Amino acid sequence: MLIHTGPQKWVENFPIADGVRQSPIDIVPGQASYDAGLKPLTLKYDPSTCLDILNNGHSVQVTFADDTDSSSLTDGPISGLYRLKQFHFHWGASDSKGSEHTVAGTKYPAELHLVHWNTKYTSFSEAASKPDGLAVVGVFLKIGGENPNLQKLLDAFDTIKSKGKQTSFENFDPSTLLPGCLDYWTYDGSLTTPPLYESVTWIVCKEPISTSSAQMAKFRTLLFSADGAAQDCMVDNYRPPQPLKGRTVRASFK
Ligand code: SG4
Ligand code: ZN
Repeated sequence: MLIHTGPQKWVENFPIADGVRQSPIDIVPGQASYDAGLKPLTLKYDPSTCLDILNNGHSVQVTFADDTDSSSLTDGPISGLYRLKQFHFHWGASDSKGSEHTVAGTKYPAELHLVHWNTKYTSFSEAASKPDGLAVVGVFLKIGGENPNLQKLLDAFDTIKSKGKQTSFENFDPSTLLPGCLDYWTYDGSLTTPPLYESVTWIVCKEPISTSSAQMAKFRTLLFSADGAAQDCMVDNYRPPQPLKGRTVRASFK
């Protein structure tokens, strides 16, 4: 039996898919409004909170210990302190597509998401459904020089090729994956996969980080499928842009 679980079918089980603050969106720089009141982002990441790397059948995800404030996001568009829970990627079957957000229609080959939860709640799971529960920092990957900061991650992919595989991934510093300039766009949105909760303050960095075509090919060696099932390459694990529905996108820069 074929299972139809693509983005077009999500609305059948998750009616919020047609909601008023869905993500991702196409960011049109000329239509974003500069907000002088937006603070620079403060990202403090402690590599010792990095735990493991997992193929969850949708993406590759690196998980962090979030029982203390050691790895956190403050300032920017948010109030209070948000703890880093995990980061993951979305990518395409080829270098011409793969990002979730687009910039004036331009698709990047991949997009990194650093997922943080608001410590006014007691846990990630409690925060995940609240309007101010999550803050996700998005970073585009663009084709350029090989990125040495991605290598340790890519080398782990051989061990977690199929769905459900996990291995320890200690002392990785996620700040090595951030662009040099932290100028950003921000808007109120949602998780980009079911349950599509409208709980995310999106913070999308203007400056991409680089990756090579060979490094992108390594992402495509991962599988959606579990061991024993027909091999199904993990590619195109992105949701396309959703209607803006009157929202404003603010820019931290002119
Ligand atoms: C990916 O599928 C992650 O692996 C999920 O992480 C994540 O779900 C999902 O994307 C949606 O997150 O930043 N793209 S997104 O909106 O973080 C959550 C897990 O399944 C809830 C843990
Ligand atoms: Zn994501």
